[in-house]
This record gives sequence, structure tokens and C-alpha cells, in this order.
Amino acid sequence: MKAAEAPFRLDDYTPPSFRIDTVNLDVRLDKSATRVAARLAVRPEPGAPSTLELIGDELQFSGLKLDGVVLPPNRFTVTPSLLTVIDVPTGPFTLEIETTIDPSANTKLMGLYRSSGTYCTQCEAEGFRRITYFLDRPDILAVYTTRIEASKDEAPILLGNGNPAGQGFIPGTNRHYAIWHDPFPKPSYLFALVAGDLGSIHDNFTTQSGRTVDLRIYCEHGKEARCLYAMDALKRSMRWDETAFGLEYDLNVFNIVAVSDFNMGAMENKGLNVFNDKYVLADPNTATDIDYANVEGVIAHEYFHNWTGNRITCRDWFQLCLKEGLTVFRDQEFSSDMRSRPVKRIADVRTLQARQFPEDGGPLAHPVRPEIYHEISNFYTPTVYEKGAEVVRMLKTILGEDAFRQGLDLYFTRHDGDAATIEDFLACFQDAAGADLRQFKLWYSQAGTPQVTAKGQYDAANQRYRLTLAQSLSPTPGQPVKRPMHIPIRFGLIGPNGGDIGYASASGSRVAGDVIHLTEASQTVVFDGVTSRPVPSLLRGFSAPARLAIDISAEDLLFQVRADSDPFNRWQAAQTLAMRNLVAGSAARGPRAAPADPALVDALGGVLDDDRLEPAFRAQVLQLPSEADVAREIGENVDPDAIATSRRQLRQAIVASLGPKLLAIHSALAAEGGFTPDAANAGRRSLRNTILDLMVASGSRAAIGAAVWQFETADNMTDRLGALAALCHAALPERKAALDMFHDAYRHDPLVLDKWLTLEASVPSPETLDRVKALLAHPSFAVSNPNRVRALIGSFSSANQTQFNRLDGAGYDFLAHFVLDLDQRNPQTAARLLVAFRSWRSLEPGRRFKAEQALQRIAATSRLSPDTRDIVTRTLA
Ligand code: 0A1
Ligand code: ZN
Repeated sequence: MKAAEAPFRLDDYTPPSFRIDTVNLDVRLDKSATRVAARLAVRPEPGAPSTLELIGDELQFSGLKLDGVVLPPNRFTVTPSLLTVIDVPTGPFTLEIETTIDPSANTKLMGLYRSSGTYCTQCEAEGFRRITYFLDRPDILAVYTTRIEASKDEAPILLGNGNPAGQGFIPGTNRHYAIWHDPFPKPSYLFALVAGDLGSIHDNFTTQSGRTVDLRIYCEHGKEARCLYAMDALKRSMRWDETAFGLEYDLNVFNIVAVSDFNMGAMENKGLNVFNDKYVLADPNTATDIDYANVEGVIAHEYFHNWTGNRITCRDWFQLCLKEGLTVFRDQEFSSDMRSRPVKRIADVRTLQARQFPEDGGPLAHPVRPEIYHEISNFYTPTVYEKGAEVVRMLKTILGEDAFRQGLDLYFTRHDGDAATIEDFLACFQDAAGADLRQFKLWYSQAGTPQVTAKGQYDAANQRYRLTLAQSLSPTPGQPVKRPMHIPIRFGLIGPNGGDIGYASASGSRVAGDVIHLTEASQTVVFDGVTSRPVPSLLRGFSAPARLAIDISAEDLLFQVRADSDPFNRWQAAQTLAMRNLVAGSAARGPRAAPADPALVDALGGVLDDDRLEPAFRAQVLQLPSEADVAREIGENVDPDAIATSRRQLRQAIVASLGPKLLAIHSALAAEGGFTPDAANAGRRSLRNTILDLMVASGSRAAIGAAVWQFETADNMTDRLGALAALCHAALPERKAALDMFHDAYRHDPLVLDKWLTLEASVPSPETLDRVKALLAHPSFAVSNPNRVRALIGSFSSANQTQFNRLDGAGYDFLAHFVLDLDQRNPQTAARLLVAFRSWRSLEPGRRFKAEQALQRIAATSRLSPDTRDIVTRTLA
């Protein structure tokens, strides 16, 4: 077994000894032997060593000149991963490096590769070193000029970073070239080129200062119409960033390219965003409402990176959350302004709790700003992204809207053009707002989800309400002991008539406006002049990424569902009620459903009846905690079958009580007019399909008939898939014919087939594992495509709790086997699949043993990629 390489540590950062001011690249594209000529203007810093080490990765070296002179063999050494130049000048010099690469053989999808015949690149985090030898680290900022040459037939479209700066033909050949110049110094991870035979749509945008920007979205020929929504989202993002943050676009062109083979969601390369096509293409027939929302969000995210990531980048990869947390916060705010703010907040918190909380509570826990890593690609995590966004959101809560904005404005002026750190970022808020953020900074360094406990006590005689809050943080890998954090708790005291009641004074603790600043291990707030017993509403809007344990009765929760002025907490109270039922049901393991808890039925019934609530919100309330949510809540000795049974029984009991009401609302919401993807209409579809799913799960023949009918007659993908999903989630025999029909109808549309693969893999039936195995050989599946892999294998292992966690361990064995196979081809995607094992220690002993065996088998394999080695090692630690 190969020993792992030494890790990288934040504390070991040293500034570079050499700078690279300009990069001139000449890329002559060829399917299997692309020639890259790089000319680098190198500037040694004072005291630089006499050797210069440039990093490569699987490169074939073809030549080297220094200041125009071919270097003799005694002046350099070279391997596929390192070029060492010996005795370099102490003043500025030029290096010309030639490498040869094979884009067709690049199955890792890092560096230069081909996707359906299109040449494209992915350089974050460490892909540029697969194109040429370089100081491939984000604090090396250079001005790039790129000449791209290719066959006209193969690649009529040639795209690079920055602005177009020339084009022409190579006389006597069928080749042509384009030159692109990017005037903004950037790190190598933002480099990109694309070349291929692509269709496009075109538009333009006039910035607030009156400059016109040419906008284009490129895609496979024939899919142009499916790019229109993305273009609309792009223009709205550009306008929003000007209005919300005063940030304007800075080049003459902005290009987006949709490719079908991509390891992640999308990439913010300067002026040339490259997207996984699933986040660009959308039309009513092929995309669901959720797809539309995702396209809007990812388009915005990548666009917003132009300031938070590109104009101000990261000093090193430990600072990844500097660009990602802030940019996620920005895209969340954008979507909130475009759609419903409360519903967006609920959706974001659901994602955080479903993805980040288990990471924070398991063996892969790491701080928002990690301090050590072996493989940086494994740190594009929900903690860095989503918890990173929550930390920015807390900063806004703590400082208030105006001071937050002043701090950000200072950040944009002070650090434009820099490769910055979290310290730089926080200093802007300290300087602009005079805030002391020393304790707050712990959010960046302490891993784990804080547990907040709250206990309230009302003293009627003295009209006094005492609220005691305590926080604790469990040990995480490498962090046995923790310090108390600064946790902003937005709150209200709900009075008997439903409004927040006032109080004369709040003492004993830091209360400012509607925020309690919990900074000690334990704190008591004494509210005086409270005229009646209040119901505490804490962590409104989910004001901190913490778990709240509150001693509150079912009656008070029901009251909160009805009356809380904070919509998030209305939703949260209903979830808490449901969670209590689900946890109790999982422990009881009864063969038959107990009648549903009357408080829960009343709560759900009241929300359903309340026409003032938007349908999308009502749908969120009706969607009970998932099986994985319940597993996380139980936390140890988890039996996924017991949880699934409990959840099924509770849903049946709810239908038994609320069936007629649900049916009435379902028919009152009947679709009218044609499909439009706006939030209001999407919300109505969401509520209808949530109700359908619930009714179908109850086994009602009428509901099953209605689902089949909806599946067959729907005029849009949301309703068609909603019906099919209901049949699949209930593992009904009717699903089979419907799934086959669905496949046949979309056999030529890979993105829609991903939905089919996902549903096939999600059926909670013992047949599913065999079905998934059989689908590996289906012509619609391709192991080379990360979207197909995630749809089939990712859904099976992460979204099908009972079947992945089969008692016989066959689900674990299957995943281990698949990952080992994929690891040879695409380590990033392979390693990512393994996170399905992240909570293996909380399983009951039988499954835990089987899961550990599967992990051990992977760990004992000798030819593991660093990516997979890193995940499996930490998961087992
Ligand atoms: N910076 C991108 C995410 C990203 C990271 C690594 C990649 O390599 C395969 C690709 C994309 C973002 O936040 O959108
Ligand atoms: Zn990002």
C-alpha cells in the first residue's frame, strides 16, 4: 500500500519566491496530441532561490527556452509532474515551455479534455498543471493572452478568457485561430478555453455605467432554445449585482458554454464560464421547476464569482470559503429576491441540514476554513460552501444591514486585484463597522454543529420571563476541545394573541433588537414586564447553523405553527412536531400505524387551510423530515428500515385524518393555462405534487389512478415527473410500465434520462439493487459521464436509505466495487460517491460491521487515487 503524501497545512503558507506577470499561450489543438507553447514572464522576488520549480501533472515535455535560448540539459530536470530550472537569473526573465497533451485520453476531466467532441478545460483547483508547467497556485496572478488554433471543421468556435483580440486562417490548411486577451490579472485556476462545433444564442446587456456587453451561451446544436431561460437569468443576475452591491461587469463579452461531461456544477473562468449542461438547459418539456430554480441559481453563482472569486481571489486553497461562502450567500440572496424569500430560506436550510450537518457530525468534519488537507478537490464541500454562506449571513445579522454593506464595500475597494484571506475579509468589517470579530472568527476554525439548548420559565406574579441558553460543541477530528462561539439568536416572544409581546427590559445578557448574542457557554436573559406567558420563538430565520433543543410542549409548537410571525419558524415548528412523531415511531417498531398525533394533524390542517400562505410554503410544511433527517436526529444505533416504516405509517395516518382536505386543495389548485416557470406557478405545482405523493403513498386506488393519469397527460416535466416519482417512492407495481414509457419517450435526451435513472435507483424495494446493477449495462448509462454516474449510483447510495443500507451489506459492497472501478478513470467523481458512507458509525451494529468491511476493502486496495485514499482514510479514522 502506497503511503499517502505529506499533507498541506495552512500554517505552512509562504509567499511565492517568483511571480509570473504575463502568460502567453499558443494552443494547437489536436484530438490526441495537442501542442501547448507557453511563454511566461517570470519575476524573481528579492532573495529568490536560484532554482525555479514549476508543477506539472501527467505532462509530456517537448522543449524549453530561457530568454529565447534553448536550455542545455544541465540547466533543467523534468518529469511529467515537475520542471526544475537551474541557475535562473536574479532579474526578470522569459521562459518558453512546450508540452504535448492528449485531450482524448483525459478521463479525469481536469485540464484539457473533450466532451462530446468539444475541447474544453477545467483548471480549478489544480488542472492548469495538466496543460503546462506552472506555479499553479492561486496567489500567482498573471495577465493571459491565449492563441487557440484548431481545424475549422472540427472547431469553428474558438473561445478564451477576456476579450477577443484577433482571428485568422492558416494559409494552405484547414486550420484557423483566435486570440483572446484578458486584461485582468488572474490565477491559473481561472484559465479556460473551449473549441468545438457549437450552437449559440446571443443577447446583450448595458451596464449601469452605459457599457454594452455581448452575451452568448453556447450549447450542442439543436439545443439553443433550451438556453433562453439561462440567458434571462444571466441578465437578471447582472442587473441585481449592480443594484444590490454596486458591482458592474468588466469585460466586453461574457460567454457561457454548456458541456455534458463535467465533474461539478459549473466553473467561473474569467469571461468564459463553463457549465455542466444540466445547469444551463431548461424548457417546460424537459426541466422541472427545481431545474429552473437551479439554473437560475447556478448562473447567478458563477456570474457573481466575477467579483467574489475573480477580481478578489484566494491567497491559497485553505481560503476557499472566502470566495465560495460569500458567493453562495450572494446567489441565495439573489434567488430570494427573484422568488419567495421564506420558501428559499426553508429550501436552503433543508439542504444545509441534509448535507452539511451529517458532514459536520461525522468523520469528514472539517472547519469552514480547513487547516490541513491531502487533496484539495475533496474540500469542495457543503461545509465550505453552505456553512460558509451561513457564516456570512450571521455576520450580516450581527452587524446589521448597513454596517455589513459598508464592510463589503470596503472589501471590494481595498482588495480588488488581490489574492486575499479570511483575515483580510474580516478586517474590512472590523474597520468599517468597528466590530470586534475575534470570537466570531471561531466559526471559520471550529468544526462541528453547535448544540444550543433553551429553557424558558415564566413567573406570572412578577411578570418576568427567564430564558436560559447554553451552547456546546462536540469534538471533531483533530479538535478535541472547543471554545464557545458567538451565536446570533434572532428571537421573539409570542403572546397569547399570536403577535410578539413586548417587554420592559431585558437584562443579564446581550440582547440587541431582536437578536440575543449567545457568547458564553451558558447565559440567562431576564425579560421584565412580560404580561403573560410567552411562547419563545428562537433562531428565527435559522439565524445560526446550530441545532436547537428546546423544552417546549406539543401544544406550544402547534401554537407556533399557527401564529409565529416568522414563517421559517412556523415551518420549523411543524417539522419539530413531525420529527418527534417519527423518532418515537422508529423506536416503537409497531406493525401498524398508530393514529397520527392530533397536534401534528391540527398543525398541518391549519396550514393547508390558510389561503394567505403561499402554496410553495404549504408544500414545504407538508413535506415531512426525510428518512435521512430522522436517522440524523436519532444519531446512533440507526435502523433505516424502522425509520422508513415509521415515516410511511405517519404519512398514512396523516392522510387518514386529512384526506378529504388534501383532495379538496388538490383539485382547487388544478393547473390553469399553459406552463410558466415563475415561482408562483411552480409553488402551485409543488403543493399539488406533494399532496399527490402523500395520497399515493397511502395506497389509495383513486390516488394511484390519478397519478397514472397525470403522468400520461401532463404538459410539463414537473407534473409528469411528480406523478412518476410518487409511483416510484411508494414502490408501486404501476411504476414499471410508467418508467419504461418515460425512458422510451426521452431515449435521446440524456439529461431527462438522468431523472429516469434517479427514480429507478430510488425505489425502496429489495429488487432495486439488481435493477441498478442491470442498468450499468443499459445503453443509456455511461460510466464516463459524471451526471449519469451521480444519477444512478449517487441516487442509490445517498437517496435510497433502505436499499443502500440493506441488512446483507450488498448495497455497501456494490458501492465499494463501483467506486474502485471508477477510481481508475475519474478519481474526483469516485471519491465524491464515497461520502455515502460518512455516517456509517451511527448505524446499528450489524450494518455498521458490513459498512466497515466494505470501507476496509477499499482501503486495502493498492492502486487508489489520492482523492479516494483521502476520503476512505478519513472515513475510517
Ligand atoms: N468554483 C466552482 C466549483 C468547481 C470546483 C472545482 C471544479 O473542478 C472540477 C469545478 C467547479 C463553483 O463554485 O462553482
Ligand atoms: Zn462557487
